[in-house]
Parts: sequence; structure tokens; C-alpha cells
Amino acid sequence: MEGMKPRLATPPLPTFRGRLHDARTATSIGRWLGLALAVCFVTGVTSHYLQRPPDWLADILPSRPTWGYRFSQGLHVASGLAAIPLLMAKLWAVYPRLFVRPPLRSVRHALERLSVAALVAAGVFQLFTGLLNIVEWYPWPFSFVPVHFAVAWLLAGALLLHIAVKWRDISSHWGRRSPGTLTLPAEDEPDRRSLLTGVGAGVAAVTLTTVGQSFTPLKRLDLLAPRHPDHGTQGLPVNRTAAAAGVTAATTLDWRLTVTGPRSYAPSLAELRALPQTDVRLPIACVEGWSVEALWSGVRVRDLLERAGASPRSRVRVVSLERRGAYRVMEMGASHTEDPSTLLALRLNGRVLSLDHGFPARIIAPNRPGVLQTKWVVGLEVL
Ligand SMILES: Nc1nc2c(c(=O)[nH]1)N[C@H]1C(S)=C(S)[C@@H](COP(=O)(O)O)O[C@H]1N2
Ligand SMILES: [Mo]
Repeated sequence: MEGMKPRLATPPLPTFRGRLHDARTATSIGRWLGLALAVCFVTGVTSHYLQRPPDWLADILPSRPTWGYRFSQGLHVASGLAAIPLLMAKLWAVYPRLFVRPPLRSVRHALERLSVAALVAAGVFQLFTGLLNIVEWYPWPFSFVPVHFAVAWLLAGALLLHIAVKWRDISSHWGRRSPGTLTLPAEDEPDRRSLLTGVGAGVAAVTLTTVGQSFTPLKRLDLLAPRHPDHGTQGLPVNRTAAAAGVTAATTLDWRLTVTGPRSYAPSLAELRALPQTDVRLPIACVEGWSVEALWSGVRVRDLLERAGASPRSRVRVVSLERRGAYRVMEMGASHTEDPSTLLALRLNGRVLSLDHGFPARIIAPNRPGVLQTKWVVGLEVL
């Protein structure tokens, strides 16, 4: 990075007398940042494979615990948000190193600088795109999911490399009594403690004012998250409204569900209501981090499949009325179709589904990303 600066005869370099720009401070903040990024990576990869499982995994994805995806995606967004103040503090602690002269001392040093450049770029990119995704703002020409997923691997690799390269620094500044700490002036400790307290307070503030979007006991503190779990029709947020999806009351007038299988049939809404109904309490857990539990009633998907002469453990394709949209068509594997809690829901919290929540019928299944809880369902095709 610094190699690109024009070389001046007497470079006007700033002098840094602040003693908190040292390896001990960088290590203290870095371990929390590393933890947040590790949690974010693991939960993010989990979410990715739940959304787009490879063929061999599709029929064996666990449908239990019902709150599994809610927990892991809540953690993904919370750890990503917490990483933002941590990354800023970490960059503040180390930025005087940008001004070290000469900028490149050896091949090894050059490689180390290059790996730090990749680490910083990937880290800033992931946290920035993730943050904008949760407010559904996409000011870039690429599609978010594949790029965020690919850069996650880059970031994970750069982070591991960084830890390996800095291992000696990290281990000598890890604990209070690490040998490295003896070489640092003791009078810095109160300042360092204040700095770390400030960073901790920043992380706590960000977390407490957003985590209520998925962690219901703290929902009253949910002031900064883009969604509040209670705000929306029928007590549930709506990401894509019927209007945005081009679905109107008129579109649903002569609605029939088409179940395609060995014995295809096409029940009307009245016929579906006459079938045995099941009540389940299940959360909608959006990939953007909000989640909320609700009471759903409708017909078990496995019952619908059996009526079509198919096995209750069939893989199905679910098609929505919506004309276009990334979530118009979804596939569901055997472990989910078989689960007695997987419904074609007709009612939500005791009332007929509103148009925004997927009237006449939608999918609700346990332990699945919100994007796969298809609304305005018209077709179930046994695969
Ligand atoms: N047909 C269709 N179904 C959809 C979507 C969509 O865009 N189209 N969005 C999904 C997303 S991202 C979420 S989080 C849930 C939200 O359901 P809700 O709007 O009823 O709360 O619906 C899902 N079902
Ligand atoms: Mo979502």
C-alpha cells in the first residue's frame, strides 16, 4: 500500500507518539475481531449451504431443531455487526505502520504487507456489503450472495495467513503476563484499559440495539436494526410485499393449487381448508438477521404429496404466483417434506394469511432460511 505513495526527497511523515499503537493493543483487539470473524464465517457458510445445498446434501439437511437457522443466522448478523467497531479499532491501533520507512524492507516483508492489504480489503468489503444487505440497499452491479460468499473464503484465508505470520507477536502479547508485555511501559496500562473499555462499550451498544431483531427477550432495545420483529401486518415483518411482487387480490381470484405427481390434482382453497389442518409454532428467520416466531395453520406438505400418490419423503419444487423474483421457485428436500411441521400454511396467528404474507397459501418449514419460505404458492411438483 505504502509502496504506491510518491517518493519525496524529505517525506512529510507524521510522527506517532501515541503508545497505544503497539502490538499489545493490536493483539487485545485482534483476538475479539478474530473471534467475531470466525463466528461470522462459520455461520455464513452454514447459511449458504442451507440455501443452496449440493445435490447429495439436499435430502438430508436436518429439519430440527426448529430454531437452528434462526440461531445461526442471528449470530451471523450479530457477529458481523460487532466486527465493525472492532475492525475500526484494530485499524486505528495499527495504522501508523502504513508510515514505516522504508516501506518494503525485504521480500518477506513485502509479502506480509500484501497479505495485510488483502486482509483489510476483504474485511472492509465483507462488513460493508453485509451491512448494506441487511438494509436491502444494493449500490453495486454484482449480485450480493455469490460475491459475499466468495470473498468470505478470501478473508478466511488472509486471516489464517495473518495469524500464522504474526504468531510470535500474538503469543508474546496474548496474556497479561506474557513476556512481551514486560518490554512495554507500565504507565500505558491505564490508557490501554480505557481504550479497550471504550471499544467494548461500542461493541455492546451496537449489539444491544440490534440483537433484539432475532433475540426476542431484547426486542424492546431493538432501536437500530432495520427490522423490528413486531412491526408488520399480522405481527410479522414483510420483506417483499405483494405489491413489490406484482401479486394482487385479483391475481388470486381463481386460485387453485396444482400438485404434480403420479396422481396430479388441483385443489381449490375451499378444498384445502376442508383437509385436516395442523397448527405449528415456527419462526421465520430471514437471512438479513431478523426472525420471529408465529402460529401457522394449514395442510401438511407430506399429506399433500401422499394424496398425489407420491412418497412423503419426496423432493419437491415449489412455485410461486409471483412473475419474477429470485425466490419465485424453491426446492425442498426429503427431510423437510417429511417433517410433520412442514406446512402449506393458510392461516397466520389465527387469521387468514394476508396478501403480504402469502395469501392464499405459503410454505412454512422448520430450520430453513426465510428466503425458502415461499409465499403465494401455486404449484408443488414432485421431483
Ligand atoms: N414468492 C416469494 N416468497 C418469499 C419471498 C419472495 O421474495 N417471494 N421472500 C422470502 C423472504 S426473503 C422472507 S424473509 C420471507 C418473509 O416472510 P414474510 O414476508 O411473511 O414475513 O418470505 C420469503 N418468501
Ligand atoms: Mo428474507
